[in-house]
Amino acid sequence: MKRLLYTALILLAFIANPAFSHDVKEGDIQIDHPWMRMVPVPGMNGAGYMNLVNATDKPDRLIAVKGDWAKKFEIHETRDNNGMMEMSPVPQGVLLPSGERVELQPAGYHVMIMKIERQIRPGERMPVTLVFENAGEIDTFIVAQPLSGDERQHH
Ligand SMILES: [Cu+2]
Repeated sequence: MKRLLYTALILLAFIANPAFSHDVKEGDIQIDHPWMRMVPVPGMNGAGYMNLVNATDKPDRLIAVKGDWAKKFEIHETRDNNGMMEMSPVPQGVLLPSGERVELQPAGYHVMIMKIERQIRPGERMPVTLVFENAGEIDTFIVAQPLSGDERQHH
């Protein structure tokens, strides 16, 4: 009986440890449809988008993004400044109010992917780690979406 209790306590410690959050508590912050526009050439910058749902009972914050296939990942915001779309880093991260869904989307918040270091194939799942203030680190994939014909022409 004592041994059983001991095992239960160890399990509890695992669940409470933020380092294991991406394994155990993934349902608490839901990451929906992470994608990026295809970047055809290594060395270019990309932008990642996704929907985040905070299903926990307290506010959280996306504070960083990590990955090993670009020089740097930053959280950016695009804003309309008198008709000029400008983007800037948001060092404080993206606030995720409890029970709410926050969208990272074109012309809004995005993950700025600086200097992609290798060739990416259309449809490829690019591994990233999202770092949350409370939930800790959650591993996910950003899916590289093929360019539409229109976008190819305009660039
Ligand atoms: Cu940006």
